[in-house]
Amino acid sequence: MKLPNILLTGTPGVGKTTLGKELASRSGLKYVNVGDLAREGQLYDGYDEEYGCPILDEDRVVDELEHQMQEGGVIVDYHGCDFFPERWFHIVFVLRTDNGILYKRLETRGYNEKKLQDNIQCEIFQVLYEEAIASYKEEIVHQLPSNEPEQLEDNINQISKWIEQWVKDHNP
Ligand code: DAT
Repeated sequence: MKLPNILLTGTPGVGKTTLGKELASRSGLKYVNVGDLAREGQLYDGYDEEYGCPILDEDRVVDELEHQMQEGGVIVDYHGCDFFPERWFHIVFVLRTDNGILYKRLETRGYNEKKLQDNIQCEIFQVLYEEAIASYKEEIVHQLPSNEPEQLEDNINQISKWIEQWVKDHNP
């Protein structure tokens, strides 16, 4: 059976992991968190002194995922999207959260002031949305509000319906 690949992107804290895991458990698709994958496989290429974090080795991440992406049925979660092959994804969702709400979520994570400000700016200047529309066909990129639990539920329902329809259309 053919299954679609879905990309969930957006600023850290907007709710990609929450949505991705719930969606996977309801749809049977596989959830892949690129941050976790990189940590487990040490897919890094150096260290960023300014941000105090390892630098992702994008080529190795792509190599690592290529086989399962070709098989289909994968939900990918990452706060970046310009290095994935365009052909991988059938639909792209950019989650969006209001600044005040995002600030509180990141504060709870214990981010320092610089990291907090950088991420809030990233959301204000819609960096991930711009990156998504520059990397994929605009008609497959959708923004989803992710401020409250009701919106999470709406997003799950909406994407589940989309998956169902896609499966029907591609498995005659
Ligand atoms: P991300 O994976 O984008 O970094 P997350 O899934 O870890 O984000 O979510 C960050 C926090 O926000 C977490 O405590 C769950 C909460 N959250 C996510 N989506 C939400 C929503 N729609 N309404 C309320 N809280 C939400």
